[in-house]
Amino acid sequence: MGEPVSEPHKDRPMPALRPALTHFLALAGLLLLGTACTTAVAKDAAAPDARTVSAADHNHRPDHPGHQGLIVIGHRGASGYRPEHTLESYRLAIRQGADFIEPDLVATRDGVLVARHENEISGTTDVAAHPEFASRHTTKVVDGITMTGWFTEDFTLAELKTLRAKERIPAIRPANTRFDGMYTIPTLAEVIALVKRESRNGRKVGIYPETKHPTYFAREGRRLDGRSIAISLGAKLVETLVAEGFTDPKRIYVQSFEFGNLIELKKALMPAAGIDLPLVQLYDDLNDARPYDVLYNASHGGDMLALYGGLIGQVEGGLTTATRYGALATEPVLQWMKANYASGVGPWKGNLLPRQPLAPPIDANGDAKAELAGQGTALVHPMLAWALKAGLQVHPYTLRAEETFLAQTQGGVAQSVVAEAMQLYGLGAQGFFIDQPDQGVLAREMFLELSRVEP
Ligand SMILES: [Ca+2]
Repeated sequence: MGEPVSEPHKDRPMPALRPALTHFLALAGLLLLGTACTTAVAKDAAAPDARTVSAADHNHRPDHPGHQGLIVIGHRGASGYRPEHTLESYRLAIRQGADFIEPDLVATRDGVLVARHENEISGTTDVAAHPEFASRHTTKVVDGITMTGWFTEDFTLAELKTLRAKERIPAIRPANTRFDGMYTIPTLAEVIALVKRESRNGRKVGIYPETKHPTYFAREGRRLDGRSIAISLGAKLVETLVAEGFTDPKRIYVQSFEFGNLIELKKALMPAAGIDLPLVQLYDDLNDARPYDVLYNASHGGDMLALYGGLIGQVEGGLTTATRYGALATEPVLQWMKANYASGVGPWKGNLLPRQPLAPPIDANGDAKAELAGQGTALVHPMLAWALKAGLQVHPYTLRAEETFLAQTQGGVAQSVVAEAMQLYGLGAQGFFIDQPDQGVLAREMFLELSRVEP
């Protein structure tokens, strides 16, 4: 089974260049400026004094002086090599050299945070093969998308622990299916315990948790019996981190596609717990997607001023049901975010470096399957330069090594995922989410080695 058509966020396939690109191309003048700014900021950032300032400013980096602040984030662990979001996937990512591992967080019926990409688990577990759970099969609407299957909020942790993980995209990653049925669904607490165990000899591995569908879990979503779920993922996250004694801001980034829950973490939840962790605002597709919390709150009579404060005044047209991510990727918004709650942004790489379709596709790796179907445009979205100029970290998603996820340059050279990663570092991004962390580490080594200026 391939990727569900509706699967949002970090699974977004690299699409053909959209009609909206016509509009995007109108920014050509800005783009040139943006690229120039990127270069200038990247140079500044390499100066030791600039590093000291940014670290003190909470724009932290992990303790690897030799890496000049560049990080590798193991996306769902090492999900190119193991079924995603399992302890085995995370452990492999750490052993491959990832600085951070990335658990997506959803809640169980009894309010425990577990690592799954979605609360609907039919694609990543063997739940369908458990007759005792057949009656839990149902249809729900999550962030406006109708989903049919089994949902974590309808299972206790003990029940979820009887399931086993399986490869989500077996057609693309057939080798990973040999691990199907072997691994359990981990809790956040177990992920933290793993990270502590695997941090040895001075190395400090971090976690990069994502709150998944926070508005759904806290306000909109219903359990199988019709009751409100009413679980704050942010509050549970803070509670778990404090309980596990894992609150070092150098070892955690908290990310979300929603804006309201990150602002709430910064203004209320973290201060109440006496912690202050860097927050990363994820961006779904700038042209098409809308942040679900803004949509929900604007259409359900939410107190927008109380929820979003001064952000509203920075967005052209304010925050409404029509607000798209693109309206939140402007220079004033990025500066406001940096001043008020965010340490970084996580944009989709297809927005930063747009591609166009390559027809017919070509076979770049010689396996007789023509699966390279995209070509770079040499355009860089100005959001990258604006974010770096504002002092935000930029961590694009998602890098994947398989041919179907790659592209060739505008000049016709097929790019490996290593080349893609080096390109992002070269444009000033300080890290990226990658399914093959070993390839990300290789890219960083090569980039830094080739960037060394001899005396
Ligand atoms: Ca091929």
